[in-house]
Amino acid sequence: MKPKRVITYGTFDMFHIGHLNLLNRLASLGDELIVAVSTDEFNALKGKKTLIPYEQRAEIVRNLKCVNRVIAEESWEQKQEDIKRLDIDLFAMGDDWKGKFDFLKPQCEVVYLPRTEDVSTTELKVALNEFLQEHGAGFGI
Ligand code: C2G
Repeated sequence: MKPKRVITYGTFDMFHIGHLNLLNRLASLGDELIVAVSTDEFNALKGKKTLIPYEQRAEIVRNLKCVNRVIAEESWEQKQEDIKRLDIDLFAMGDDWKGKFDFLKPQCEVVYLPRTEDVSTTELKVALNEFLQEHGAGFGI
């Protein structure tokens, strides 16, 4: 029986419980979980400024118990190729992406899972800055 292979894509900057909840849920949907981590160059394309460089973001994700393999996400277009090349059965994302990747349905199952409420990299940055301002090291942004 071929192992059921799951893939997801993301930046995973300032890794937090929302990321972990998603990856643990995805791991429970199959036998192997592959995570494509956005490179710094691709994030620039996404208009996303990351705090943590790609190598460190990838290394953190690679070390999670629930993750079998990490690949680089370098373009919007690579998903179809990845699904073929890696023989993927299930593509899944948090539901802020709901519908955006339905074009992959002819190739594999497509699932959008509920996001974890009240945590995001942006909220963490705001909270951290408020903390630093309170404790005298804020950057006044
Ligand atoms: N996520 C979540 N709950 C949160 C925050 C994030 O479930 N509180 C999920 C997102 O829905 C996404 C994954 O965690 O599926 C990674 O989130 P990001 O790192 O913000 O990824 P993003 O920038 O959306 O990149 O080609 C797809 C893109 O690379 C996705």
